[in-house]
Amino acid sequence: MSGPQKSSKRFAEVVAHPNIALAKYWGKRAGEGNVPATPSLSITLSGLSTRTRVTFDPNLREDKVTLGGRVLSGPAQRRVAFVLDEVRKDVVSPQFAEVSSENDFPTASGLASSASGFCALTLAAVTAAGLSWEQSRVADLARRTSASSARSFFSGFAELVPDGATARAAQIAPKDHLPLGVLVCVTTEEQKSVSSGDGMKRVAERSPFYAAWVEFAARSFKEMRGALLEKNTLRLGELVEENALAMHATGLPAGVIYLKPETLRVLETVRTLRASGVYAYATMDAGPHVKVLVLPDSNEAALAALTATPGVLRVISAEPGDGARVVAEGEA
Ligand code: 2P0
Repeated sequence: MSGPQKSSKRFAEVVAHPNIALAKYWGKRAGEGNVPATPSLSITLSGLSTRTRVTFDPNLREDKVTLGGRVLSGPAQRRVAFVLDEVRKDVVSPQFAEVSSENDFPTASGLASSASGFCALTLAAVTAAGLSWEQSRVADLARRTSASSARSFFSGFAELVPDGATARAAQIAPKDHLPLGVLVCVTTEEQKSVSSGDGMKRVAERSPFYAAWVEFAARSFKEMRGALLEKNTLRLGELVEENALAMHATGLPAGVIYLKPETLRVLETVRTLRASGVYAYATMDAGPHVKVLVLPDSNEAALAALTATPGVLRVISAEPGDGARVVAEGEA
């Protein structure tokens, strides 16, 4: 046991970025523990941020959690409380916490807000509690709450690989490994109707393609990891788009359909760009937005074409960015 003995308020503030999966985590291993069924590979993005502050306060009688100024309740609040409770288990005089979190991009719409959110929350809670956990332990607690959040601890390119009853997250390559850009085409400000967790469960139970997806995902990850390390950007792009389409195709017969007409229009733009020799490969997560991989010499043409695509509300330019970091801590 370790942790603060004082009765004063202690806080920590963390900035974390979403990550987008190039090889997708989609499906969980049977049993407890939130272990992914598939290995995943991601880019942690600059350009989109979550800022989360956790203050442990001896005067509080319950946890108070706000996201974008709105008080959380129900399952969302319970997921946050799970993280706080796990941290409190390691503290001599546990206290309730005030948690406030802000995203500068749409929440819960397939832009990986839960990844940056639970990454920032976990690091802020552990830091505010004065605990000196190894990064791997902090990332593992985040992973148990929202698996993709374990990848946002790392800058550049990261992986999350199932390993028995757990999964380990690690950096694969630094952020300057490849000059990739990511054009995030925002197609809605609305929240998705089926959460990732519910979507995965439904697909695993009902899709006739699920077993084939899990088997494909392992192969795809391995080849993609190799292409990334070899800096084979062409093969990387092909594998990334194939992986995303395979994930979405697996959901269709189970009725888990995140793609919207706007999504398909953006995909069409991406294919047209490629046909004219412009490097552009698309990926979509549990929402209708499309993230397009570009290179420095394709960025301008791709940005213009994507911005002009009907249904695209705006395009955010991102690139491989930094891992989560504590930006302030101390006595409140
Ligand atoms: C990913 N997604 O690898 C995949 C691709 C969405 C599509 O990880 O249930 O919010 O909290 O562990 O991490 C979204 O799932 O799911 C996700 P939980 P999470 O990025």
